Amino acid sequence: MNNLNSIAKGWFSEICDMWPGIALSIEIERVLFSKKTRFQQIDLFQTKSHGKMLVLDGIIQLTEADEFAYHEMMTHVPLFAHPDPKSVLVIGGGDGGVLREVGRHQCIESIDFCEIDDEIIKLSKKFLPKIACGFDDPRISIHIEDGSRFITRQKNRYDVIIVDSSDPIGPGEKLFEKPFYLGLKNALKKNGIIATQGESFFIHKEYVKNLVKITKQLFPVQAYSYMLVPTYPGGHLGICLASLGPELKQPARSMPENFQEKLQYYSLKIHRASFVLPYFAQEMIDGI
Ligand code: SPM
Repeated sequence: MNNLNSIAKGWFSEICDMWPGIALSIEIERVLFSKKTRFQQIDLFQTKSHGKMLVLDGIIQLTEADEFAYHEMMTHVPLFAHPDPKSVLVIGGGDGGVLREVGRHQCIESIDFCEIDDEIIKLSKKFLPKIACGFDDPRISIHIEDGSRFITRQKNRYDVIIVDSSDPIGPGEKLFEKPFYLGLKNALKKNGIIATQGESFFIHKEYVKNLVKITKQLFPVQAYSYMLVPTYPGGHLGICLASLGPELKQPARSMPENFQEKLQYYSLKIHRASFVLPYFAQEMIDGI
């Protein structure tokens, strides 16, 4: 675990330089898994109120209680904004949550999945089966590699790319930089869409501004959406979206039959609503 983070009297506190002065604390029952890999410290806890909780380098990545909000929005906003997605790339998200959601789209023919740390995949298959339930989908090809390197070899291949990264400290750092975004753009087919983890407009203004600046410079269409996630700092997380053509704020297709009932957070209505930002956040983004 990250030195700054602590477990005291049965509580895990998420303390990080990226959000100084605040910490989310969750009461834990026991440690299920703890390992330092080549890339990061992985911890999995059984919490009292939120099911299992995955923590990387001391930062909460997901809890079983609210992971659906993040995974559904990161996935279905870009996939429903595309009129006919057939080829998808997912970078990061070794827990499999985004893959589970991508797999719900029967129109998709191939899914490339690139994760830097295969220990997260192994752990998730063992301890988080409801999240890591999509790995056996025959449409998936798994690549264990740094996403910032993998992307440099991909040209004109994908309709949608989803980047489910951790924060821009540690192994995720390069995934917030302009060369990576240029790689994403080059990897897209005509009319392609990207969606990346967009941080918080309340507590990470400089990171958000930087992502918006990069995507506005590189792509003809750019937009910022967000979802509510109680166990991320600030209780929400943004999605930075960009496309080579399609409008992003409106779904481009209707929902297949029986699709909605499998979801808990995403709907076509929340798709549109998620782009309506608080006034200060919209002003900040428009000013870039
Ligand atoms: N598949 C789950 C991986 C989660 N990826 C995003 C994690 C972000 C954690 N920190 C949020 C900090 C708030 N800006």
